[in-house]
Amino acid sequence: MTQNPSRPELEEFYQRIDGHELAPLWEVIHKLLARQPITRAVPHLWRYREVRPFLLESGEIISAKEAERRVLILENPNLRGEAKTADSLYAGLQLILPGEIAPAHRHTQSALRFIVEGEGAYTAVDGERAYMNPGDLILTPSWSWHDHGHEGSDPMVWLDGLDIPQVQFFGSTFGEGYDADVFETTLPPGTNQARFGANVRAVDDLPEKPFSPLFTYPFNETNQALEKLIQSREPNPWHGYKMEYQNPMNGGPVMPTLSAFLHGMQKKFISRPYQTTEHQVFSVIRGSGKTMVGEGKDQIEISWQPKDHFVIPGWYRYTHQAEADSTLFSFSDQGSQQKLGIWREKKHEI
Ligand code: GTQ
Repeated sequence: MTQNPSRPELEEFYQRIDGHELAPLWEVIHKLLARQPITRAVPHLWRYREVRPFLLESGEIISAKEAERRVLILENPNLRGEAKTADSLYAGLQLILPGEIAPAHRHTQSALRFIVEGEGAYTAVDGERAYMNPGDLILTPSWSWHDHGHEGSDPMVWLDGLDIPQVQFFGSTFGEGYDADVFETTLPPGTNQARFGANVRAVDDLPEKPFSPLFTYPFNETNQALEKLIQSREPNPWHGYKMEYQNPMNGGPVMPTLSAFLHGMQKKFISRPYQTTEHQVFSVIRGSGKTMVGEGKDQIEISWQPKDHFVIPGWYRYTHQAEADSTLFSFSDQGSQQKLGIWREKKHEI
């Protein structure tokens, strides 16, 4: 077990200290203080045309109410059984059918939803409903009551992004169900958007919590911002056009543990190779392209289409290649890593 089998006195020493719950750092220090970030996750693509039939099938065998949340977790191939898409991130695709309710609960984990298909469903956050359309971003910050319902006529699917592994790391995982399926509605739909989404703030509304008070970012607004950005300047060589969804109170990430982004890439755009310590999950909105992840013989090609989802774990070198004008959503743990002072990036010239 030692790194140095020629020294039996070490082995004998380890055996004696073992019973005292002691271990020698020098046998593991190189693993703990590695030269490169060690992510257990691997890059992976979930094609929507393969996942969607399973999602719809799940709708035939269990109701949203019975399931509490009817979600197929996007489990990283190298982290099976751990409900992780990357080391620090959970992602899943949630299905809700017309007339269904996913009952109210709250938990320490923060969640975001990015709408993939359908209309007519809502997420209620602390007593206010946000009706959702494809491309909308909805936030349910830590400990906010939330339930989902569907008043439309077709299946509705969204991407759930949660900080489950981060909260797990701190041993702070807990939550509770509400006494009723649905949390009482206290404010009409649109209140939150009007109050916090118009670049004005009540003078006595000071930031109380480290979450964006705005819990809905409609696609018709964010997409327009992206389109105007594309029309007004050159793309960033590493990111194309990349906008962060911000907390209007401070311009920072929407929630402490989860950052969200909208990406625009014009046809034939190829990003310069980039590395970042954050883990990223992408949802393709429109267009098509390839993302080359890794280097040399280990490089894999992620060839994406609308509604596909893929993960790029931290520190994998990657480049995006847009084959058509493309729009993507992503979420990551960037804000979390930046708060901890461990976030790094590397911008390659070629
Ligand atoms: O919709 O509240 O994918 O609590 C995992 C846990 C969704 C939700 C998930 C959750 C939810």
